[in-house]
Amino acid sequence: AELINALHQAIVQHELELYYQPKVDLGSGRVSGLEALLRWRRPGIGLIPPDSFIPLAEETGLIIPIGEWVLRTACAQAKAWHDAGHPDLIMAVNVSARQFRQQNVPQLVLSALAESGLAARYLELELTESVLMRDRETAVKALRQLKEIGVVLALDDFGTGYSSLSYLKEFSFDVVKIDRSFICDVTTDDGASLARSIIAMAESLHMTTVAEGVETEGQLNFLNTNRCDTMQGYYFSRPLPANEMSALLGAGT
Ligand code: G
Ligand code: G
Ligand code: MN
Ligand code: NA
Repeated sequence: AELINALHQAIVQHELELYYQPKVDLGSGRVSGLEALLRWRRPGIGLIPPDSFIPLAEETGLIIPIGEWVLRTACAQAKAWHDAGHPDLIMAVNVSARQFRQQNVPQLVLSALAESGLAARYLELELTESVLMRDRETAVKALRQLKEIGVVLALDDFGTGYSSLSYLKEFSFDVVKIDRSFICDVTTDDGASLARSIIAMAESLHMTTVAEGVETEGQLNFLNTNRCDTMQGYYFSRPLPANEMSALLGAGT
C-alpha cells in the first residue's frame, strides 16, 4: 500500500523519466531509431527500473496515467529531435499486454500524435505476442486500428513467449525484435542456426529484424553476415537520459 501511494505521488511529482536507447541500422551504421525506457527516480532511493513497478501499476490501474505520460513524452521528445536536425528518427514505446487491454491505445496514440505534431510513421509500438493471448478479437481490432493510423508495430522479445507462427501470419507486424537470449548465443552453432532461422522467417513474412542486447563485436559481425537489419544493445550504447542522447545524436549520427 505504501508503494502504491509512492507510485501515485511519482506521477504527480514528476518523478518518472524516460531513458532512450539507440537502434542502429546495420546497412548505413546510422541511428535509425530510439527505444524509450521508463525509469522512476525515487527520492532517497534512486533509479528504479520498470520491472519493479509496472506490474503494480497494472494491478492498480495507475498504468493508465503512466502509459499516457510515457506516450505523450516520447512523441514530444521525438518531435523535438526531429526539429533539432534528426528528422528521420523513429521513436519506439513499450506497451505491455495488460496495459494494451486496459487502455484505449489507438485513441491515446491519435491524441499524442496530434498534440506533438509527430507523424504516425515515426512512432513505433513495441508489443509482445501475449497481447494476442487473451481476447484475441479485441486485440486484433485494436492492432488493425493502429495500422490504419500508420504507426509501426513491432513484436518485442520475440522467441520468449508462446510464439506461434500462426500468430505472426494472422497479424502482420512490421518489425520483429529478436530477444537478447538468442543474440547472446549466436557465437555457438545452435544459437547461430536459431538466430538465422528467425531472420529468415521474418524476411519471408516481410518483417524487418532488430537484434536486442548486442554486447560484442562477434555478435555484430554475425548480424552483418546474416543480414539482420538493425541492432540495439550496450555494444553501441546503454539507454541514456534525454540530454545525453541529444549529445550523442549531435555528434554526427
Ligand atoms: O529498461 P529495462 O531493461 O529495465 O526494461 C525492462 C522492461 O520494462 C522491458 O521489458 C521493457 O519492455 C519494459 N518497459 C520499459 N519501459 C516501459 C514503458 O514505458 N512501458 C511499459 N509498459 N513497459 C516498459
Ligand atoms: O523487453 P524490452 O526489449 O523492452 O527490454 C529492453 C531492456 O533491455 C531495457 O531494460 C534495456 O535496459 C535492456 N538492454 C538493452 N540493451 C542491452 C544489452 O546490450 N544487454 C543487456 N543485458 N540488456 C540490455
Ligand atoms: Mn522493448
Ligand atoms: Na525486448
